[in-house]
Amino acid sequence: MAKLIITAAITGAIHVPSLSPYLPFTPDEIVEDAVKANAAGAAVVHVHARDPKTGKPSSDFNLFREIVSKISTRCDVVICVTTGGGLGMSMEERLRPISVLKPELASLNSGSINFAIYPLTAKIKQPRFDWEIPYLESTEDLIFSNTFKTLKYYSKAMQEAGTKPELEVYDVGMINNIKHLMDLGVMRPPIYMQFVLGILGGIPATTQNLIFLYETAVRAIGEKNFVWSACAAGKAQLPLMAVAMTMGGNTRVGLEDNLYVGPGQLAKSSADQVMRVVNIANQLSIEIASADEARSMLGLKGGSHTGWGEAAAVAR
Ligand code: KMH
Ligand code: ZN
Repeated sequence: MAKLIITAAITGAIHVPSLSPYLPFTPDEIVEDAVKANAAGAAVVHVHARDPKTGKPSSDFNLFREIVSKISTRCDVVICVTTGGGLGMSMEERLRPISVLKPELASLNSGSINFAIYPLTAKIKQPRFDWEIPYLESTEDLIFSNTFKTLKYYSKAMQEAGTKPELEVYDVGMINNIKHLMDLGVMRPPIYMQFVLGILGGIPATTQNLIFLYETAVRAIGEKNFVWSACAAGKAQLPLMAVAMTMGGNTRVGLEDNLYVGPGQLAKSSADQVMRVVNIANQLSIEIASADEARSMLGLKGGSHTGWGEAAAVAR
């Protein structure tokens, strides 16, 4: 059995600070949690940037640069930079960090959905920051837009930057979008897909749906032409990761997807969830991939070829 790549999605753009005091949002907090997640067993960290004063998702290029370069001076983890950005950001804003930073890996969202996180407002009694409730509420009427034109544009920009796309699949039809782009030669095998289950507006997080996504991908794209991972929003996170690794897939956890580590127990950092996944993998005799093993499994260019990598390697 292939080794297991664990990704930790450190902060994301879904949860707001009022939902957990442990959600990292300053660059230093994000860096600290990324380093901890790597030490716990994550070969990849997926990063977003947030305004250090308010925790609001940000497209500020300087914040991204600070986060990735500080992580890389402390450890050799693979860094996957978001192009999902924050809800409501423009196509250009979301893509900006890629062309200059040239990361090894970046998310590429493979279709449009009504990315609905407004039910989270019910969990907030007293918001910590003014932006939180309007941000969440706006998603009742928000299309997270990823049209074919956008996908082609992002794919080209990533190719030019030597960045491997991690294709986020929120629903089964998006596999068909990817197949269409492969047929056009816009995306080349082997591709890397992240099945994202449990977002309202996308496919629910059930075992049957994970199997459905995987089998659809095998039929549409061919088993040899893709590597896959899965993540699940909310309390389905850990049970579904156990299913994914049993199926031979890779797993993503982290506070972007779920703020808890057990029933009613907030995770103090993404590393808490990584440790749970490592424990399950140990019980199943599944070995954990190191960052370098993940690089070779995913065909990545190596950390020193990123826009910030050489300087970071010297500092490390
Ligand atoms: N910002 C969310 C709408 C990604 O990182 O590419 C989706 C997201 C995915 O976070
Ligand atoms: Zn993300």
